[in-house]
Amino acid sequence: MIYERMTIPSPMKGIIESTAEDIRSMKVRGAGRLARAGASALVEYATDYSGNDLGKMLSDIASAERTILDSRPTAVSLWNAVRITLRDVRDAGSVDAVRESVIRNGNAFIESSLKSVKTISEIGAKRVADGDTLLTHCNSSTAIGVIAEAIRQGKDVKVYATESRPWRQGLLSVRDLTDAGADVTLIIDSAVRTVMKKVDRVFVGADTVTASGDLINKVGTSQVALCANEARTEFNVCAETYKFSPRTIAGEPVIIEERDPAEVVKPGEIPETVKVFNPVFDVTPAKYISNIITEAGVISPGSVYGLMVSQLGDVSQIIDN
Ligand code: RUB
Repeated sequence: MIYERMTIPSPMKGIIESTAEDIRSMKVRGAGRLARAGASALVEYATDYSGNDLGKMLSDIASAERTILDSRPTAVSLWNAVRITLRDVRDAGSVDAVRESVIRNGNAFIESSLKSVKTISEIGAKRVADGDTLLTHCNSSTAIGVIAEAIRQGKDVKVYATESRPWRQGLLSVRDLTDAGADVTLIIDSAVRTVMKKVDRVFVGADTVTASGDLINKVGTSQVALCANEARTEFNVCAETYKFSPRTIAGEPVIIEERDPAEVVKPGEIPETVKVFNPVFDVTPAKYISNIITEAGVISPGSVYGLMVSQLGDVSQIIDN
């Protein structure tokens, strides 16, 4: 929703640089939306590509790929979207064949991504009972999709939404949830433990899920999970399988993005000697996760590796790259 609202590429810049800039500046945010924005930028780039030298086109596409991937480091959804969109370019033997493969694969990714979000909302809504009190953190279109679908089915639910400092994505969530007809209460992040005893189920999204089933999502998610664990509240992760990270099978650690201190304090608000640490994601260990709701069904964190391998087929290619 936000992505669709916010991507108006600057006519001054090419589609690749303007999309990367929109992702860096958070005009396009949320792991699913930025994955679709990356795929869509590559499709537009390939569509408009005017050269006729295959070698030059492949090197231009490689540099477009780098620019998109460098825009934000944490969400593997972007890496998976780019990998899927460009998967046939090396085998395509002509400029037209490269163009056609990027358009075909990129559009197929976007379509299946949107379909996955819808399927997850239908599967996840079945886990919501009439009369439930729910809690969500940050602004995940996938988690909100689940809650909206439960309401659409006539379930009466109350929802706590966290503010999600410093970007306050919770303000987007309360609007989305209000539009869906929810009874919504906004809380500051540090009030999560205070309300958790009243909460039946938590639904959050994912930027990345590792091979061992750990979740990387908006900073504060792990505290929500700890509070849920203490209160014996179900903690559900809503994640399309393109948020599963093949790179973690190959042993790569997930990079946790740190952003500008100016997002936390305004200049002059604190002494200049004070350092500001602004990590924007954190890691929730698999042991605190009750369910991962995917388009392939509800799974346990321990099943992530198996599902990833069954989808990828030959894992050695990922490990060798
Ligand atoms: C957004 C965030 C979201 C996930 C999933 O962080 O952590 O929970 O990206 O979102 P940011 P979705 O605002 O920094 O991008 O379910 O929409 O893909």
